[in-house]
Amino acid sequence: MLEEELHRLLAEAIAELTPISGQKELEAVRVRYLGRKGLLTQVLRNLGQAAAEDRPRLGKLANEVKEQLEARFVEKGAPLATTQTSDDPARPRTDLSLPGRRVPFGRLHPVTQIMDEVCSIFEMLGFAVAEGPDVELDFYNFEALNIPRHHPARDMHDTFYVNDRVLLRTHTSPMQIRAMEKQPPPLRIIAPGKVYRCDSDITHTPMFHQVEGFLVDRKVSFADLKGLLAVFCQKMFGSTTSLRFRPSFFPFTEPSAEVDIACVICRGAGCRVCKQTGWLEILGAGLIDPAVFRMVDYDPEEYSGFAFGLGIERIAMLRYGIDDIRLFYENDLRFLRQF
Ligand code: 2U9
Repeated sequence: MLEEELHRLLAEAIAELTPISGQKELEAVRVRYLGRKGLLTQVLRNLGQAAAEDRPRLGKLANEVKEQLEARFVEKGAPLATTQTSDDPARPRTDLSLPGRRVPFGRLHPVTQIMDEVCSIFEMLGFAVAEGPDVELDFYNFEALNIPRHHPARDMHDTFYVNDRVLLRTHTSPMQIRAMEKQPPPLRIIAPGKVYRCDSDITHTPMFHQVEGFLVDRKVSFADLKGLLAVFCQKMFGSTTSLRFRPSFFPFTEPSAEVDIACVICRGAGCRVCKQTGWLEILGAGLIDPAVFRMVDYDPEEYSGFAFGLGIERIAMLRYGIDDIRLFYENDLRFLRQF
């Protein structure tokens, strides 16, 4: 009698399990059969009334039925846990109306942006980009540029020396010497990169960026240099930008000039940024000194050339109205995110 009941209970439970498709429904059936007050418990309550000799066999059968049922529920439940349907309130829900999570984008450092802009203007004008080492020989940084040992111009450079012959380049000019050593004229090259000078205040950092450029060919004149720099300034600061050349001195150029543009803030009227002069100095330039040509075995009687150099941080400061150069290198994201 009890034996029959156990067999029937197992068969009925399996029949009820088979069509179930939701976890909630499955749990209800499990509780009804296997729960503390479930059907199996009720059948087992009658075990005590069975004949003593039948009890071990019936007890064993009851355990087998229980184990089989538990296994069936687990087997049925596993796939349902992954293929949940919407009728289960315990299921973690996806709110499809929520906006997507923002992917944080990085951006180029303002100095890199200005560097790229300057380089692309000169590339458009036919200049090729040269690269070279940051750690240089004294020869390429100074000697070949007409700045011999003990020349007073070395003082202006505040050089970081590695040893007697090796230093951190103080300008990108050594790249141009290396280019001239490698190839004969004509040459039209820009040399962008980091340079190092032992100096730090609101307008100087120990590392900053320069772009230098030079052109060597037959019959190159100061007028060619003026034309090129006018085009550059107008592309960089606007087509109505006026510029002026002031006489200056560099050991590697003769004649030399410093180039100013009309103040980008007050357009020449005079303000705090241009110190009431109406002008902002933005680069230095000149015709390459014949002594430099002789160092690389170019004939100064046959060839002439011009060179120019500008500091990228200074251009970025003027472009964005920044008055302390050190802000570029403090890595404060609130500052950097503005560009
Ligand atoms: C060779 C010959 C000549 C490069 C030049 C300057 C003038 C100049 C400054 C601008 C701001 C340095 O960063 S700064 O402080 N540079 O004024 N640079 S002419 O002349 C050269 C370069 C290479 C072979």
